[in-house]
Amino acid sequence: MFETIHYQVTSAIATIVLNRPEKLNALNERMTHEMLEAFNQAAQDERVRVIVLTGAGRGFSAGQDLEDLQHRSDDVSIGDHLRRGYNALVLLMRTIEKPVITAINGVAAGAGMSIALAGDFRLASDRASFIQAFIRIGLIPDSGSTWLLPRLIGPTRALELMTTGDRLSAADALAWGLVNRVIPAEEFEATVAAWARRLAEAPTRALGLTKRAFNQALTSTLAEALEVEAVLQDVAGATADSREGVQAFLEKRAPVFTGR
Ligand code: T3D
Repeated sequence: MFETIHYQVTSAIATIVLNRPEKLNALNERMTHEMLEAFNQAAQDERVRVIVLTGAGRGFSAGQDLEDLQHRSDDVSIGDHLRRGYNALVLLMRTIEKPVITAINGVAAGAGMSIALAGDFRLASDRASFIQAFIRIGLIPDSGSTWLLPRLIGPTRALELMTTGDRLSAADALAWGLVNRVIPAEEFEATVAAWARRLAEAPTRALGLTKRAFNQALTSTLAEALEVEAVLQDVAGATADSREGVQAFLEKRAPVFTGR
């Protein structure tokens, strides 16, 4: 059904693989729309409790396909292209109430880096690297980088990366707080799978509500954040998983969460 990505659901884990390895998974219009479709499917599929996004081959994604950009019709402005594609995708990744792991197997450049940053958990192979490539082609950072990057690594380092277009290694990305873990390439797939399994067995509703509260708090006052916590805790406290968590604690056994 998809041409530029692979999508599969196994054991509550939806895996989306960007699949144009010969171009380091550069993003053409079709791929962006297929990603949107896959994330929407995963959001709506009740079996899915975690979503993993990764790339085939040696790249995660080299960002906008520049051949595609060059041959694009003049009828669509860059701004409209962003609004319809990357903006919608990044917003969806940040607001889906299921955890999203971006498993960054190789280079993530331009919009490919922005999409990598939009994951709730960013796991990098030791072969990964990060490039705010926009400036190299006379563009400004887009697809959420201006918002996400300074929040992750601070304004000083973010502006340096954005204005130089220098490559950031996986090791520096870890030291700067851009990724959660750096994993040796040989162990990458297994480690990502273990993270995904752990999240798939967690109380999904509480994870989703945590994500909502966390994201809202990034732009709110303390008073607003406290109120959001109170409202969402009502919802979390009424879930079957919360009842199971308390019961399991009292019975001195491991909880079995079902995601409800
Ligand atoms: O309107 C809008 O949509 C605006 C939105 C913009 C958002 C953006 O993402 S702007 C930034 C776009 N991305 C770039 O500028 C990055 C371009 N790529 C590179 O600079 C390099 O490829 C990398 C530094 C990422 C990796 O370098 P390297 O040496 O490891 O690989 P390579 O040899 O450059 O690339 C391998 C192949 O992929 C090569 O094809 P070939 O020669 O083997 O046939 C290369 O042309 C192709 N490729 C890599 N990136 C792109 C690409 N083809 C099209 N578009 C790409 N972005």
